[in-house]
Amino acid sequence: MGKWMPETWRLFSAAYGTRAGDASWNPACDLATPANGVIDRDDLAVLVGDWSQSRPNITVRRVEAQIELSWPFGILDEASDVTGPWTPVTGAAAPSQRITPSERCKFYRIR
Ligand SMILES: [Ca+2]
Repeated sequence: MGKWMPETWRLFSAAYGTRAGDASWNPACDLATPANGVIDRDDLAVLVGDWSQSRPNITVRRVEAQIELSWPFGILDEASDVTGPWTPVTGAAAPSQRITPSERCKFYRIR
């Protein structure tokens, strides 16, 4: 449960509403403090809070004349200025996208 990836959400949704001893029980999902042996909306609130604080990293590498951006999930935005305006990169989808540089400077973000 340490990384807030799509797998985390799948595990959490499978465990939601269970109690310790149930077939789908997963103690790693009992997130609210103190742990109470039930996966409920208090645990969901902790998961959502942690997830909203997390930011996926973008990995950048050069592939011949192109730049390859890699990220685990989310929508890739681009802008010519760090203050925006930001627009989605057409056709881009996780986990990677190759970009042919066309400007002196370009900014990317994941949302
Ligand atoms: Ca709980």
